[in-house]
Amino acid sequence: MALLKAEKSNKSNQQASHHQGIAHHLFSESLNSPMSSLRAYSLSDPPNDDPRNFLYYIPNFITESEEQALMKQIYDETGSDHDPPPVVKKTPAWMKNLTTTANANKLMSTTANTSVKNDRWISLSNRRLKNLGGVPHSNGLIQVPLPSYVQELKQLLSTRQLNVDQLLNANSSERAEDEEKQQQESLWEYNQVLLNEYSNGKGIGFHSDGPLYHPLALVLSLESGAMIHFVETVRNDSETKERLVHSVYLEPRSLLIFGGPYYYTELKHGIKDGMQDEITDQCLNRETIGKSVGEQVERGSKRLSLTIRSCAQIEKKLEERTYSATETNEINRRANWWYNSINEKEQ
Ligand SMILES: O=C(O)CCC(=O)C(=O)O
Repeated sequence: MALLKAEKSNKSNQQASHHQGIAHHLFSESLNSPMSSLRAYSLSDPPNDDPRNFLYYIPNFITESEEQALMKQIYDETGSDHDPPPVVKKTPAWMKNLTTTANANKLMSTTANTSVKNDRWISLSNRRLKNLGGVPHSNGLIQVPLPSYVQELKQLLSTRQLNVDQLLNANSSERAEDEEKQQQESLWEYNQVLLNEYSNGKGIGFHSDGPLYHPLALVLSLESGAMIHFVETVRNDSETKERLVHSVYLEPRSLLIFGGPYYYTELKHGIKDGMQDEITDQCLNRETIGKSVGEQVERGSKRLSLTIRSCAQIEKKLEERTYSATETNEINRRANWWYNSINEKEQ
């Protein structure tokens, strides 16, 4: 009897650890399903014959159950709407006592008035967002820990060979020398993620992601779809206009990848407001999504996207360390700068 009990408990322990080891990975289904060569997902030949330019669309990058589990984690995270953080003018007394990473992180998420709430939703005029991993800044990114669901997503990207350096060098004949590459390794990680939540057909104005990042962006769409447009700016004597170059319909669970001097720097991208998107002959992936020119695609009431990028310059390495009051103040100052600059762009 005792033996039977011991055997039973052994078995359930094994089952539990099996469960923890495999089933607990958010993307275990996708991790086990290999993807065909990235080339198969390319939407256009490299513009200007420059192999550094690429635009990929991967439908069903994650499964439906993974999408549900991911959304649950996103919404289970601490955090609710909050007012914009006020500009911190001087280090408040309560901040001076912060000494550890844990405290610095607490600072980022606390509800006190003077704090910067990096892991909290920030409401802009047309969307809510979370700035994960730290604030991109010209002096470098001061890293803060990425949530576990982003770490797991990074693992999936890596398993599918979609690492930063693989994408940026994939078509390049001049691969960095090993030694140099190793030095760069830490700078070539995905370290910054913007989580956007759009409601009732709202979009995002045309913009480019700028020089603070390596010239590469990955967009994972969740819950509902929307059309992203790439435009070029045409200037003549009297006016400056935006001319549509390409559109890509982003289905839920799909991954869009774009990069290089053309797609990342020269063109701007954005999503128009509206509850419907019309498929035009400029929509490059209409066959992949099974739609024809002239069809209207309804948007759902809510769409989430994770824009995954790599800040080119990191000021502080992520480790258990001490943040001085001055550094803490600086983290806050940058978060406020970021908040104010992004908010102005929205107006
Ligand atoms: O939500 C999207 O699909 C686009 C997001 C975007 O353009 C950005 O985060 O820069």
